[in-house]
Amino acid sequence: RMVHIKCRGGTYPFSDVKRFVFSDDQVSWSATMENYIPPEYNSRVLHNKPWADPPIENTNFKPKWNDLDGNINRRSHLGNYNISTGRPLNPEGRTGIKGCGVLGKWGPNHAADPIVTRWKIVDNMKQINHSTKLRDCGQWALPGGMVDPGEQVSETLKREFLEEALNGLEVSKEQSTKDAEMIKEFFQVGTEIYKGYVDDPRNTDNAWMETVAVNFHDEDGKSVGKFYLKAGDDAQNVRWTDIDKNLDLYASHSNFIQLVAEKLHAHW
Ligand code: RP5
Repeated sequence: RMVHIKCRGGTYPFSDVKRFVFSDDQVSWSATMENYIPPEYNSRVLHNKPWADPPIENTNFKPKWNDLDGNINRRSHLGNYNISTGRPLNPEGRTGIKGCGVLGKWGPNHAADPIVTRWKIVDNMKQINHSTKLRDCGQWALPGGMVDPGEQVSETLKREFLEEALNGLEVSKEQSTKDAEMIKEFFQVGTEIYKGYVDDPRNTDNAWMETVAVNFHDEDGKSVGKFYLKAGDDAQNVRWTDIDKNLDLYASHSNFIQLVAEKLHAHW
């Protein structure tokens, strides 16, 4: 069973709140820890945002935990999570911080990560190249994002890649219609690599990231693999990244890439 690491210790992202520190064997909720007194953090950024849940103590807030709540998916890929004193509990255990932090939803926050790959032959060795985006924390990550309420995950995967990676693509109108067709077709066939909890630095005891990571592979490099990636105005934000076992990506993304490398029998 995985022990989360990136959401423990140090300072919580975009804040100066220090996480309560404890050892690996104290992560599980089943390990008793009488002196566990984590600080609470609810970012003001979430205040009155339409995509964010209200404060948990708000009496009008009646979430359906472990269920589809209107079009908000409050179910976890890991099965039912526990509720303690009215709050969902992180299924992977303690994180050293209470509240929902900077995450929009109490409980699971659902994302989707497209892993778009193409070949790169180096010294006769087949290596893969995959798309990445630079996050605000300065780390490279898969160009994934949140599943919108009511949205199909298959739609999120394509949308996020288009938004994050192909955003700045300059093409003629005729060309872009052709490309749109090609992209649509390309995203129809993917292989699910991972579905579940993400060791995301934003996780708390009461809110956490979950994802579905899907590999879309351009075998001959003639589809999406032919694109020169650039985002918006800043060409530095998106790029093709060579895989390597030393690659240190955001959250659990390096693990996903390793699974893709194994699946494609690529050099790792
Ligand atoms: C990670 O956060 C997921 O794996 C996904 O890549 C990402 C989604 O968050 P945003 O990019 O929308 O902030 O846990």
